[in-house]
Amino acid sequence: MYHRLARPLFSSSMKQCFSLIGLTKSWRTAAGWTGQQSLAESDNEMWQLLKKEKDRQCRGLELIASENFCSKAALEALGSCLNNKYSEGYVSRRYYGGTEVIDAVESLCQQRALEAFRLSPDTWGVNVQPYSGSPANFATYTGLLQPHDRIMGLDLPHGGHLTHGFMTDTKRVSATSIFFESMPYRLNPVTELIDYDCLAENARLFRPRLIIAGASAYARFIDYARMRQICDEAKAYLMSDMAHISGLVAADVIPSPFDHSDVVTTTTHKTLRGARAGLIFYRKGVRNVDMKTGKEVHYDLEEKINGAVFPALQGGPHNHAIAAVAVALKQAISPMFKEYQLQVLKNAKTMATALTKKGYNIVSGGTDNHLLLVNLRPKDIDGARVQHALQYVSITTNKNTCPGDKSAQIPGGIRLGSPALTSRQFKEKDFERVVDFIDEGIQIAKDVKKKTGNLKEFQQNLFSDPETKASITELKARVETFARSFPMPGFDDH
Ligand code: DSN
Repeated sequence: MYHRLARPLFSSSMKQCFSLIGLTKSWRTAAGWTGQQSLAESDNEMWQLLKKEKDRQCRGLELIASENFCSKAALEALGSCLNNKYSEGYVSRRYYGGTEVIDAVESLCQQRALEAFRLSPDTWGVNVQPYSGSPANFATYTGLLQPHDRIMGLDLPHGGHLTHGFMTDTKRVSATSIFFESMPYRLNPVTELIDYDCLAENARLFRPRLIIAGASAYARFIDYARMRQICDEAKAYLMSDMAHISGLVAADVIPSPFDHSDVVTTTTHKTLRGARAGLIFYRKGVRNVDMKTGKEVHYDLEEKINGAVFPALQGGPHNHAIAAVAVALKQAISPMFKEYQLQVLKNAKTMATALTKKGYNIVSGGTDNHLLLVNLRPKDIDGARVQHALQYVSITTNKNTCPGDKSAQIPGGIRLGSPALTSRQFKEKDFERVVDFIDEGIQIAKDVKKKTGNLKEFQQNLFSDPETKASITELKARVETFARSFPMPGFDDH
């Protein structure tokens, strides 16, 4: 747009005139042509918003299990000139010129992704171009399945993810249930663990082409060997979505999905602590040996996955994000990262234990990973009210369905995760303080619930009732003083 308007206005003869009268520089600066102004100089309104968000992150207790604080190094790569380059295609098969650096960036990211998960390039490949986790999952289905092929994933209200085929009685909510036929599996209502027996039985009847192992709100290890067995019986692919736990897998502190899966997808910004993007790992080499002929059958996933990402679903790769992921993967290979992930596990367990001591009900009785799900129904309160009340005292959580919940708007629980605050160097004793603060916030929510009717009235009371406001202000001040005392990764000023 700029060029079309500017060219006729800025012909070479006019340029000479401007130069003669000393206007070229000021004209260019006035038009923002050099692009050298900082954000603060160029767009103060946006700069103030960024500073405000940074302040919110620093003064608050960030407990959303899928969030983390990315390093300054990775954020620098994300905000770099790599943003400017188109490079549709793959290394040595690009549709644009000038991609020699991009080729190196993408190859480095692939190499580090395999190294981070201890994978041999002979048996695994990785596509680093997905824009995030949902596109990575959809690309996997697109590559491996035909429209209306059958998939089975953990039901969303039982801890699964939208992209694992979520639908309700009346609506096919996720595109993964619009374009593919979905049948969920669920938790055992007594143990609150994945009901593998029921999954096996239903898989025998439903005959899925692909089963998904992975979750958004499941605090226990997944039995990948059992999932593999079920897939083998159904002749289905096993796709593991390790988005939540990929940092823990990279650090080798929890069981890895790679031993049993055909495809593994992940986001890169949760426990992995990178920039926001997605990865798809796919098997290469021998898949099995044909019993009749004795011949080796090879995987053919590389072409299918790569073709699904580009050109089937995506356009130009986000090269700045790929570079930032590569930076984070380098960090994930370091011994420091293992220490971080061990601390993530300790901190999540500390939260579960401290909450249990205070009489809270933890779904499945505890946690093996970075998150826990607190069922608030026995405390006569729900996740929506608690999320709102905690937000007012600068504690960020998300409401979450617990097994048996009917409403996603007012579900019974909240999900808590330790990765973000562990990146701010919180240790076990700090998480005990965090639980004390959460408990105080929940008490405020319970008091307000007694005084109000529906959720709207509850929310209004939080910022209008003088007694509630006083309790919130007092608790918020203590939370913020505590939170601010911890370091914050990333840029200092935004
Ligand atoms: N939104 C992510 C989560 O919170 O689990 C998943 O996409």
